[in-house]
Amino acid sequence: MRMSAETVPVEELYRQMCRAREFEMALARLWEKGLISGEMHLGIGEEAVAAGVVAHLREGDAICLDHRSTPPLVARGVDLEALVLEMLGDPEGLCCGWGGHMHLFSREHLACSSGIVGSSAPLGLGFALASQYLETGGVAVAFFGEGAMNQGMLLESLNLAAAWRLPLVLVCKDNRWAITTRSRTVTAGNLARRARSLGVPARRVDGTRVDRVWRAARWAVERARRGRGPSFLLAHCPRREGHFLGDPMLRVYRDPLGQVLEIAPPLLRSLLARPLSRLASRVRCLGQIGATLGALGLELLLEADPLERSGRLLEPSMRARVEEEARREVEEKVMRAMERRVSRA
Ligand SMILES: Cc1ncc(C[n+]2csc(CCOP(=O)(O)OP(=O)(O)O)c2C)c(N)n1
Ligand SMILES: [Mg+2]
Repeated sequence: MRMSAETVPVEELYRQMCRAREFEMALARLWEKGLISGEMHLGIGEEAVAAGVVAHLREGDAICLDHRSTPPLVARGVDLEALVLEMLGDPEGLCCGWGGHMHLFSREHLACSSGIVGSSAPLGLGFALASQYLETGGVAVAFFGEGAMNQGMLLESLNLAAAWRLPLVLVCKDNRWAITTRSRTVTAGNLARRARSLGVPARRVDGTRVDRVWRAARWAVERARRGRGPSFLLAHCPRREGHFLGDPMLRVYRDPLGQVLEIAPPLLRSLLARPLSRLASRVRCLGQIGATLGALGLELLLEADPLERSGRLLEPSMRARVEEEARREVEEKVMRAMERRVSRA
């Protein structure tokens, strides 16, 4: 069923999703050329969560982000040229080139990100406390992965936000993985119930459908604005580019032959060498590696692309126009940023 434009601003939401996807694909190309140094974590797969939540924010609201910060920053309206230049380590970047892709701050947008897993929650808590204390009417949103739910500081933040009825929305992007660990193997119970047990109302949402995220986020942000305290959204979404660009687990599927040739010899050596562990436990470890790779392969096969799922909410011609506009905008901004860099060199 198509949503009516009055109910959910589907076109605008999809535009933000496309802008984020195009932008991150451009970043991936720069990274592959060696122009961005270090690890690069993308939020490809998280676009619907970012667009659906950020759409409810006003001036004076804060967003606190994790290592996949690009989609929410793009949706919040942070200047794309400043973002590209930041990733390139350029002095004209958003943080003068000191932050890279993980440690960013925009005073204008009250937006910050950190690579310390779980830290977006206490940061959001601080913004929410300031907003309550200063009576600004602002809300704060913290985005983090399900892996961060096992961090003490995040649970402490949930607790304090509930105890002090702070205007904080906690958005957990559940992609089921924390680097190479399947989260369910290290996480007890149910995350929505875990939030509720600390007095924070929680909703689950399909994080590949931007209309559903938008509705759930409206509930959460309105609650916060009315002074009714924090809430927790558990959004399920895929991790389409692995943990980081060039993820070796993903390469097994994208370049099977090359990877088998690279990985098999050291694995075999570790199996046959005479280390301190018993052969049975070495075989068990290899089995675990195989099972982890199998689970990843299955997910890659079955997982939906949020752009596909949410794009279907639009008429095909409108969808094509939005995609083309986003592609052109990003291309121009990235080109302009590169020109600025070259012209100074
Ligand atoms: C406090 C802390 N511990 C460990 C790490 C290393 N680390 C970086 S990303 C990551 C996985 C995080 O998983 P999740 O929160 O689910 O986010 P995802 O990468 O799946 O989006 C870990 C453990 C870190 N950056 N910070
Ligand atoms: Mg995760």
